[in-house]
Amino acid sequence: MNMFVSVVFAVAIVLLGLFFRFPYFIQDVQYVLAKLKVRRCLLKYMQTNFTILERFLEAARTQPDKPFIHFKDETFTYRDADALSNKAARVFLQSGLVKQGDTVAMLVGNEPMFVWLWLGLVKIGCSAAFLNYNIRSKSLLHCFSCSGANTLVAAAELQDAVEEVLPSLLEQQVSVYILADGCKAAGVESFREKMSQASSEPLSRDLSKRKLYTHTHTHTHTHTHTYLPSGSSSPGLPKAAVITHARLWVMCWIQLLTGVNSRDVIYVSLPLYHSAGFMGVTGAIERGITVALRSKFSASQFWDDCRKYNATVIQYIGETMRYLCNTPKKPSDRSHKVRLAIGNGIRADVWRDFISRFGNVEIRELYGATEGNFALLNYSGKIGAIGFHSRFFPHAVIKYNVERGEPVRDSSGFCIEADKGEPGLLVSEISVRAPFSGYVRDLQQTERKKLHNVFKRGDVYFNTGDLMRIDEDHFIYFQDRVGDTFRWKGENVATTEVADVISLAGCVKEATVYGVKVPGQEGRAGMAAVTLRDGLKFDSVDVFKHVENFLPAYARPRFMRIQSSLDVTGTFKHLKVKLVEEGFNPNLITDPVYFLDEKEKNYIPLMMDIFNGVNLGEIKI
Ligand SMILES: *[C@@H]1O[C@H](CO)[C@@H](O)[C@H](O)[C@H]1NC(C)=O
Ligand SMILES: CC(=O)N[C@H]1CO[C@H](CO)[C@@H](O)[C@@H]1O
Repeated sequence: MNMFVSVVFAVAIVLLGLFFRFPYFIQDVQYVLAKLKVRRCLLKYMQTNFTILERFLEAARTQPDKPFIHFKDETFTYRDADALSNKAARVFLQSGLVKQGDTVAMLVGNEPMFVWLWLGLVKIGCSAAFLNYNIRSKSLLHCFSCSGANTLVAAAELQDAVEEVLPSLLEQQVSVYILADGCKAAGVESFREKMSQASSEPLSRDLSKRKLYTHTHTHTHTHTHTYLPSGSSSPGLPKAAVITHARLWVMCWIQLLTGVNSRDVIYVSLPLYHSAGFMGVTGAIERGITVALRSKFSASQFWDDCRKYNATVIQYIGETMRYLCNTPKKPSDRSHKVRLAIGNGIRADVWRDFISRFGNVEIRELYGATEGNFALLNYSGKIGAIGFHSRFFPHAVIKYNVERGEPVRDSSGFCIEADKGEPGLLVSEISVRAPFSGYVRDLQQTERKKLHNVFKRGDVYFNTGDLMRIDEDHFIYFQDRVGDTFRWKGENVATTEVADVISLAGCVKEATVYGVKVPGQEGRAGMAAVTLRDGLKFDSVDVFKHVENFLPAYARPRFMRIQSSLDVTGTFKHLKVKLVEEGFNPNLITDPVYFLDEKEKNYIPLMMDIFNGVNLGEIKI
């Protein structure tokens, strides 16, 4: 008996010791257990070829009458979704133009049809390529051809965008469908018409099954939604991330890992073509729950929708939470059933505001690139942290030289872990267990995201391109995005791609693009430093037209600085650092600076009054 007491006592002392030595020991263990569970599950699914489609069919069988999607005033049950996606699949099959293994491009906003099309394609063993519905004309064409698809399905309200590029599509013998009941344009077929005639009977399961598990499931365009006009051979272009079935499962499990249960209703207003929104729907299928889908995020409608659909889980990206906090206060602010918010990029102050205003919503901040090989998830209530630096997880934050734009290496050529609290580059080891599937048809880009010989000869790491800092307690905090991308309006802007587009404007010779801080704004506003072709003046209207034509709104540089020559002393990165520091302050810069004026459809000279207006938030940018 005595013996027993002393053993218990000793164990208690050891545990207590561990707790003080590693206060987040519990989280660490939790993390590892969750990871192991996920890995075990994934292996099992891969062995049995259990895909998200199988899970969907299972849900349609076991709970056919459960609402799957609420959209506006309509509700679709799991049974409805199964029948409608069978019809969609048949339209493709019966066209005779789409066969197993093909890719079909979708230019569709958030509406239930998006889900029926995607499910239909999976049912016949095809890949879906989700196109960003904000892109137009040559960017759209370019983006389409990069997807490798020979069929395009577009939403009814995007008919004009399709007609604009229709001649080129038809020339390339692309089959084009529009999700309208009828269709005026020659060469375009109405998908809905065909769908209403197609049978809703189940399809042969062999169609979806013959696929390899690692086969591409979906392409979603990541990091950048800006594309060069087609025909250009400039490097570094479209990066469509490959999402395999295995990767899709990992995305689905975010809901499981964040504690979403079978009674939850998730409100999805982020775009489905983007992994953030898509994850909401696929995760819901995995959980067998209801999705309240909205066509587009609206801060003023947000809580009314949550009440209408009894939403219990919401998704966010940093800015959306800020927009919600900026709406006028209402007595109903706390009357809702939302208990959980899953997302990425919330700032600590917004986090505090949100909770004090809208009540006790648990916030689960996560981090992961669509194409990355890992994700981080907050397991404990540290405000501002995006995750926990577990020792059992093959990632590291390494010292990074911002000016040179590369990791710091020691005398033997290896990288060095950053000190506690010091911002460094987040990298994660690429291995069989954490593979990196790369980008569609773009080996060069795929290679660029890899870092070799990091800690030992022959190892390979995924370069997230994000600067992070780890605190004393092993929590990871997001610091900044390095190198070639910056964030604006919740989107990632790829500077080289924007620069490539701008340098094709008539009067422009060379362009450098970077992001500048604007007071009161999240992320960075785009700015371009350009030189002009010999003997030409800055044709502001023409440049505006060019920018408007080829770049989505968030990627258009807000400021343009005209230089007589690009300073080529020092390294290129060094030049950018200097440009970023000088920003758009006319007091600091002698070069002419222009400001993008959407109303005037022009780049107008940036005078002191505009500068002050922008800084005070009086001029919207
Ligand atoms: C939301 O919940 C209320 C009360 O429980 C119920 O009457 C209503 O039908 C629910 N709405 C939806 C869309 O499920
Ligand atoms: C950092 C973070 O995401 N915080 C949340 C993490 O999870 C706890 C509960 O486990 C929440 O209370 C925090 O808000």
